[in-house]
Amino acid sequence: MFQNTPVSFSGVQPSGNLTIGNYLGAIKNFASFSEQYKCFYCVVDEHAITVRQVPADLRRRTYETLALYMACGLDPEKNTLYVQSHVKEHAELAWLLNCFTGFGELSRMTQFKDKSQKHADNINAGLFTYPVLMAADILLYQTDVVPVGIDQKQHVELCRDIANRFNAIYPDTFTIPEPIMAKSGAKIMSLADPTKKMSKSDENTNAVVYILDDRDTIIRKFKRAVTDSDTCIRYAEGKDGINNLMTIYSVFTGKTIEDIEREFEGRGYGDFKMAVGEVCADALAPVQEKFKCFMSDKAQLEAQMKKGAEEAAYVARRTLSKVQKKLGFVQIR
Ligand code: ATP
Ligand code: LTN
Repeated sequence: MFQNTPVSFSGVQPSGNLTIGNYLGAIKNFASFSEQYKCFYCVVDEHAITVRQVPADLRRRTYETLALYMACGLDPEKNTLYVQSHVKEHAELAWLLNCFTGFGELSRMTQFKDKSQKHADNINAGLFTYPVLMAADILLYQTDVVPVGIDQKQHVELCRDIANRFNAIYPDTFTIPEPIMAKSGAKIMSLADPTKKMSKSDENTNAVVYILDDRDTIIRKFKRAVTDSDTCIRYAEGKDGINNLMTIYSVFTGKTIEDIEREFEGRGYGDFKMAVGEVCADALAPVQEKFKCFMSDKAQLEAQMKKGAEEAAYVARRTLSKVQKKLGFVQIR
């Protein structure tokens, strides 16, 4: 669709304050695709309402997520940045794809199982069909690569299955996308329970470092991070807490695990935790600075949203109309 330029697509939910998991596992990597790919990065507000949201918070976070995209280096001139609900084709294609997705397939999704446990009082149909809307997001843009954290790999694989199934009946409809995960940082763990993914909706705020946390808070959270009773800084099975801190240090500094083991030889956990806190705070400071600047001009953010939605809708409309024709819907335009 873009004269042989491959397409990158990803999305982040405005469902909470973004964490260093979202940053290291996803957003930080988005910018690296801008040169070689046509990039679409979406704020997926329709996905966010699969869990109850306070409207004023959802609205504010939608602006914030767009501002964070830009603060993390996504230039709106080189990337299409937009909000999912501004492009109606997402919800419309999702309905069509629902008719090509099995109940059994959706039942096997681990995110659905986890979220149904966490929100037992609100296991709604949207939570169940969440991956179908995500497939629509991706397939509308004839996407080649989807940069995501490991937790989303299963959803991208389901998207591939749906696309292959559709293409088998109606040939040459969709490009089959590939999930791309960071070599390191694709699964940042909770600081309070390092066997669990760090998640923006975690109730324990000490378990999570937010991109917008101030320096003192970041350092305090790392100091309190759960580790083990060993004393040396080494990456090993069963040392989930230390392994997680080493991964975070490694992604922020670019140093290898071996470099880090050497650097901290003979030093204790206290020193190491302090160092992780400092590199994290140093790396986030410029992002926070830019974020403040983008957030101070709402009109400019809205203009960006509008421009992004127009660019996205142009492509989305073409794919949706192709799908409708293939299905046998009458076209009256
Ligand atoms: P929620 O807690 O509301 O489910 P989340 O923190 O999992 O949200 P999403 O908006 O669902 O965040 O995810 C945005 C992107 O960040 C996805 O690509 C996801 O894989 C990635 N991501 C989320 N958490 C982590 C993590 N702990 N480590 C690495 N990547 C992550
Ligand atoms: N489900 C994703 C967010 C998301 C997404 C997408 C990611 C919605 N649509 C399309 C990649 C591509 C999540 O992170 N929870």
